[in-house]
Amino acid sequence: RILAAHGGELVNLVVDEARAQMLRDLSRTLPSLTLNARQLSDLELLLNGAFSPLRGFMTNADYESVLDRMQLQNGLLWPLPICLDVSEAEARSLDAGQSVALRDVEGFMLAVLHVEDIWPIDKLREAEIIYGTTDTAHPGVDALFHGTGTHYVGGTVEGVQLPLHFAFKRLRHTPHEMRALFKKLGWRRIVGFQTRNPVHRAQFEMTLRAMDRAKANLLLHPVARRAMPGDIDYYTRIRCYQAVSRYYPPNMMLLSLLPLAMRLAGPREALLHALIRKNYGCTHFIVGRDHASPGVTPDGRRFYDPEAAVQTALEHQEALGIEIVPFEEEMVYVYEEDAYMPAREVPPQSTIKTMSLEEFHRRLREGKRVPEWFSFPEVIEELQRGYPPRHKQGFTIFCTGLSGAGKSTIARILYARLLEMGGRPVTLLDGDVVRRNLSSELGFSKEHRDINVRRIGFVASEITKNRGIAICAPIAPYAATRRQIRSLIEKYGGFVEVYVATPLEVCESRDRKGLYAKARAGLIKGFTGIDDPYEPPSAPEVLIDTTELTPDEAAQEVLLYLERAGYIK
Ligand code: PPS
Repeated sequence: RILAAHGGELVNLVVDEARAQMLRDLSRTLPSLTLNARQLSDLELLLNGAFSPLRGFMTNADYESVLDRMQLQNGLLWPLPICLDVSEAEARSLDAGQSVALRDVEGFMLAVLHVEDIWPIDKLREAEIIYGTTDTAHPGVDALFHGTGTHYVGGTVEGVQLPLHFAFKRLRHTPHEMRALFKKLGWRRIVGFQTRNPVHRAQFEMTLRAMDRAKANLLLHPVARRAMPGDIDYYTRIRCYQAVSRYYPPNMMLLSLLPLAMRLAGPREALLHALIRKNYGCTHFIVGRDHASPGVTPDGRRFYDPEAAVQTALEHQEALGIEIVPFEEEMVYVYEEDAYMPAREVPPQSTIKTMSLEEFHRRLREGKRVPEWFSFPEVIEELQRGYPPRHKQGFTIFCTGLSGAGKSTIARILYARLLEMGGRPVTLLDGDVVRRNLSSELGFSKEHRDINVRRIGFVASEITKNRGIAICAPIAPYAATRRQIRSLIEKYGGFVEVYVATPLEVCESRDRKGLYAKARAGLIKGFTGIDDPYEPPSAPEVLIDTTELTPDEAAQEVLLYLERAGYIK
């Protein structure tokens, strides 16, 4: 007996080939919307039936009903909006009754949306109700406020083609395929486990206990996307799951990837996770402590009571139509037993060991030892390969300051010294070199400077990602642009801002290229420091005033910082 899908019928919105061809022909005359990664994930789960019974992006009536009552209009439990957001301009160009081609970034048509309604998003209200907060420290709220358009477009969807995936293809299943697989294996009781983190020993033992309690096989069903900044990238994570798979008893677990864009909406999202697993054919679903929550902010705040998700899931068990396996207690390592157990089962006087994921990630980053009781050797090794300690990570040295401040000289010395040390490839992206090779068509307007500096940032981020060292030395006069580059690069490695703070008078008195004289004479317009602004960095990693220092001493300051911060050994 395999469980019915939510609402009765397992939906498949991908049409047959004849209809697909018709839609492709039709699409030549249709307007298009290009979906971002989050929207593509939602579309995929709509098309493949994981969001059954939904047959498209929610209309306003369903959206309001989900917000107010946590139900679709037909009374079925549904916890979160599944909506397609568009920009103001796109909203203005669309009308109810019209059809729109939904495309991926490469322009490939995946589906046609038959628009039923368009309405402006009340973001404050949605944040309050769905996330219980309007604080943008919550990544879901941040995505709503800063990464979501101004309007929603509702309507049914006809799928032409599921979004393409090129990695881990063998680990991807639609709900139809998953159910067929369960049937083939003769599995009738299946407990689903949702996760966005690697499975370490605590989670492994928890899933084993859940299997035992539910008398069920396990569907290890991790999210195949990064849910929030700071999460382990998913390629690394999936190699970890593959390693852990071998520790389960033979033929009792399946690993499959779920392309879900998590909202991290805590209890409400736990309900959605359960519904999705029901649609995939699970009979049971594990809800744990602080399920689907962003956890604790760096300043120690939580958005959800850690037990709320379990309570909410249990309260709605009947309407969910899947059995919840609650796991509110923490699994701890008991030294004497060399085993994990729920905290309340621990014999008195035992030595307990726990380590938070944050602490584990910190040790990983710093290249410190990770105790073997925490995880499996293969998992630790995989994570260490993906997250090397700082002295093996890539980083960018970003020198900024006025023309003639000494950026290029310092950059050249650093380049030579780092090459001399060896170990990592080093690239020098000096202002002049960049303007000759990457930005030869650009001038010095605000717009052009921003394009120039962003190009440098992009190249530096690629170098950093591939564990090299990028040394940049543009003026980069605008703080906002530098901030953008920092956040881009910090995803992959270190960003070391070096403010070469030589005062204007000194730069001007040196006037090595004679440009200040020309600027003063009005022969060059918009010269930084003369008639164009320079916004000094407020918290650079290194501040250097070359008035008092030789270039060698200045470079030494940077090298000392790199040493202190662990980037070089
Ligand atoms: S920016 O603002 O970051 O895009 O500038 P950058 O690419 O570093 O280029 C700065 C060099 O171009 C020369 N130059 C000017 N600088 C500032 N303002 C104006 N209007 C200008 N016109 C030409 C100048 O020589 C800068 O070189 P550096 O190496 O900084 O002295």
